[in-house]
Amino acid sequence: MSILFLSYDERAPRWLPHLEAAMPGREIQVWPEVEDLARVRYAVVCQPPAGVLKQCPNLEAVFSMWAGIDHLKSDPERPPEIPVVRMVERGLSTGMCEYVTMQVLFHHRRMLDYREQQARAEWKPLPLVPAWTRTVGIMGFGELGQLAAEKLVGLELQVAGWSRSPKSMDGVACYHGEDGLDAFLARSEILVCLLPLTEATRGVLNAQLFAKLPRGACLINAARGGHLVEADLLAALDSGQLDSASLDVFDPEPLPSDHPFWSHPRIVLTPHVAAGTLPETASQSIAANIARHERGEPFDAVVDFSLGY
Ligand code: NDP
Ligand code: OXD
Repeated sequence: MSILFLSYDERAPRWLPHLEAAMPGREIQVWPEVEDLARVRYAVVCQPPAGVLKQCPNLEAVFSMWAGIDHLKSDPERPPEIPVVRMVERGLSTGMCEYVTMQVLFHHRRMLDYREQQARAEWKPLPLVPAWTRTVGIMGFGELGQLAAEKLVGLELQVAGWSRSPKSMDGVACYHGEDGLDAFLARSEILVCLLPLTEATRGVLNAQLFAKLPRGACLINAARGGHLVEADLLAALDSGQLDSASLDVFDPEPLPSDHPFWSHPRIVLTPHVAAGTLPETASQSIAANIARHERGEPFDAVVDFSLGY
């Protein structure tokens, strides 16, 4: 029984040596040069082409190469009864922790203001705000949100998390659900979005939400472009309700070259690089999950399609 690697060609050479090392002896078929789809038991996919998965009669699980599963929409014929496993792996987690920590500190230490002052050759120290008085809110307090929170707590920032279901973590104020949202927002001077993109979260970063943040708050969106209502962000920056934003994700990607975000003085922009799945550590994570399944244990990180993540 084999593994199907189902993505566009350029990814395969980066992944194959690591999948082979993590699962020695297991056959790996690389789409489109597949020998026999009936031998496929597991598929490792990114933006899978439409109609291939449904031709695998012995498929037991689909492993998403990404944490987000919105890319699976490329295959509307994906067999709905086959479990999908989200990507949870060390490379992705450490990358996101780095990005969130870097952007939070960037705004906490007012680097955008210093960059503007530098452009004017202006020497002007701004007041220092102690970390333990700076409030950071993480929307989406799951795998990545919780790991990022640990790093921020280590820097003595005042961290809160917001999730769908109740959570608890030492040193973090945890809020959940619609009922917990307003109180969470009211104490978030720096708001980090790490939500999955679902029907419930699309467009969540909008004027109504921005109005509930402390005036002059900063937004960091490392989740998906579909979370953000772009016109509302521009209006909130213009009015001063938001001070600045760091954006890593857009809808569509790449961001069109004439988009106003590119030249906005209060926006820091990166091209969806906050974190990336590392084939080496991701292959180990997939191998461990397959081993768990073959011992008769449930897969880790299975997507609940009734929730959309
Ligand atoms: P998880 O599934 O582990 O965590 C998602 C969190 O969001 C959970 O805490 C969940 O609540 C919460 N959540 C979901 N829906 C709602 C809702 N309606 N209201 C309140 N909270 C909600 O995902 P990950 O942490 O692994 O990844 C998060 C997202 O980050 C990915 O979906 C992806 O889009 C993005 N990402 C971006 C990358 C980049 O490079 N920019 C890289 C990797 C990921 P609960 O805990 O109760 O389930
Ligand atoms: C992911 C991403 O979802 O890289 O893994 O955006």
